[in-house]
Amino acid sequence: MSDVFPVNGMDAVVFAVGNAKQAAHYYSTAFGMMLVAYRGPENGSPDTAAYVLTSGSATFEFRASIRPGTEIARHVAEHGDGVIDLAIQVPDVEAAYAHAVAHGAEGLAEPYTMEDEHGKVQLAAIATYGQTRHTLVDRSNYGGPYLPGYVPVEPLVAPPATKGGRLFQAIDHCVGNVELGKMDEWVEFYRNVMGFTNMAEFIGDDIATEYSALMSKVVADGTRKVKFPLNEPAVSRKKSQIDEYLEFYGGPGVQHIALATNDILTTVDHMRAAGVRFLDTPDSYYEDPELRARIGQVRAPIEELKRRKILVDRDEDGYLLQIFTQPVQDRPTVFFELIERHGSLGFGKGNFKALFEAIEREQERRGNL
Ligand code: TYF
Ligand code: FE
Repeated sequence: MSDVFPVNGMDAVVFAVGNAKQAAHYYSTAFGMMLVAYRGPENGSPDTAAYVLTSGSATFEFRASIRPGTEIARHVAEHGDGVIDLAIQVPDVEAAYAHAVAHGAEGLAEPYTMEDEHGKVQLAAIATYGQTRHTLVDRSNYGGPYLPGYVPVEPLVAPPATKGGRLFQAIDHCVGNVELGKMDEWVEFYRNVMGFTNMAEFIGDDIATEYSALMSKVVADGTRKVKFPLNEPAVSRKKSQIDEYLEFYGGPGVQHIALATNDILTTVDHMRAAGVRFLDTPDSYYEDPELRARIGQVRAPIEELKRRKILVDRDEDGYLLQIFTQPVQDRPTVFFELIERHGSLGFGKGNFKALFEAIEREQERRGNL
């Protein structure tokens, strides 16, 4: 089967924030990321400041408005800090864009080229859920730190004292929250526009009504380098965590970004020490004999996981370790997941109950349940 929409992986995740200078500091100190590039009024961007940070293959760009009335200012006023772009690397931007718009995507930017002394980058952009976009990027002919127009800058702080000098090495998956009844439409969108297929993992009616108050399906490209779970609220007794997000974000948008680490224990320790708060997991989770039997032997003693509130799940392919941060801004919207995979291609299905109960305790604390 020929791939109708080949992708090479995630490119940058672009955030619109109120204060990009402080975001660059937070993601440097707390997430161990390296500041690599900058664009602002000093170098040709009179209205916005942008800081680009990397950790392995993961790239985050933080953009802020330095004047009122800009698109970034409007986005932040409406949604708070949030993700405006899940950029995707493609081998052929023209072909990808043509395929996307021919199959129902709204074009936001026709293919164009950016160029400087480091080479050229091909780009185009299409709309996805809410105010979010997918920029399609081919940077195979570019040697600069990020994109033409950005200047290289020195890291803000020394790298974390870990093996690779970082806390995570890649983006594992990016999750979107959409409105009630819209999940299947967005699954269809990714199927038609990008040729993505459904992965086995999903939260259907049965689980939704019992305890999760959400439904979820995962779409991915054929190589599973780009994985996009999609959530919609489920009708239930309590207010869905997805409704809480939609209310505070002001519509659909990116809910969480999962970061792949090969040493989740060290990563959690570093981030906690730097002030990042994680969801709590009750001790009973680790003492549940059913869970202990199901997960079997994992690479760290259960006591070490329990101490850090790290969750474990196992399926036919292997196991994974995962943990979720609290929302990283004042609105109860965007959060992060850390995930360490050992064979499992799943998303922690066995943890959904414990995870959603933890999220509901937070919702209750916020008065939004
Ligand atoms: O990405 C996932 O599917 C898992 C589980 O609101 C999950 O991380 C699903 C929905 C949600 C929080 C986590
Ligand atoms: Fe996830």
